[in-house]
Amino acid sequence: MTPTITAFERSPDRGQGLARDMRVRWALEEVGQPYDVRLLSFREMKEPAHLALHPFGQIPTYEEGELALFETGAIVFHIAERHPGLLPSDADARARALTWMFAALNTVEPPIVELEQAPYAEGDKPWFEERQRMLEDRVRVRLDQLSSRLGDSNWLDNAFSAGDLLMVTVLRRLDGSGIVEDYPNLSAYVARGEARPAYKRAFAAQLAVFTGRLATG
Ligand code: GTB
Repeated sequence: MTPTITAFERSPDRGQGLARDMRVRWALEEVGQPYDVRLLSFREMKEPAHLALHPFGQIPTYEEGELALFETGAIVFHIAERHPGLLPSDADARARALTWMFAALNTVEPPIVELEQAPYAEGDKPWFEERQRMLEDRVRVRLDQLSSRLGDSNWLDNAFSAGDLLMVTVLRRLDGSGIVEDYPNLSAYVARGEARPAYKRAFAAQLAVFTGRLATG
């Protein structure tokens, strides 16, 4: 059964892979699962039909027959459990990959999102600049730690997994800040993720929502 995901009709980033449907698209592409996309306006996301799927009125959602899911971590985990390619078969390695999925979403993503959103939420406050420096320091603490752990490995725990998929999308949210560039191994790690054919297909599909053209080749 072909799953259907939801995505922004008009993403503020104009389809640069930053909205969270990118993670789900990438996971589906990695496992070779075709999918349909239902595009939603901001108004439609808050209407009862969508709230029945997503209690917080957000994208993405994932529908597959009777099953309806929200939260990208849960969706990517579901895809990874149902198809080979995103989680190792060895039980311990699988548990470690799951640990990296949680680390990406619970430990690394929150300070990054806070830093990214502060200018919109608090940019007019007199203490904004001072707080922004503090938020950036918090992000750098996490990246220092992540960079140390990654070292010169290609991926976080041997083979590429759903943990790397989520971590790369989380780090990509710092695009334009110049922060990841201060960590050459993390920069290379993100570039390795972006170079994967499945990533490129997912990115092209998300961008095509804006350009109206799906690049081929
Ligand atoms: N924890 C949830 C998950 O992981 O699924 C978070 C889902 C979420 O934040 N969805 C956002 C949303 O629907 C879109 S991804 N926001 C609308 C709302 O809450 O009303 C966040 C996002 C949006 C846009 C950009 N961008 O354009 O750069 C980047 C990230």
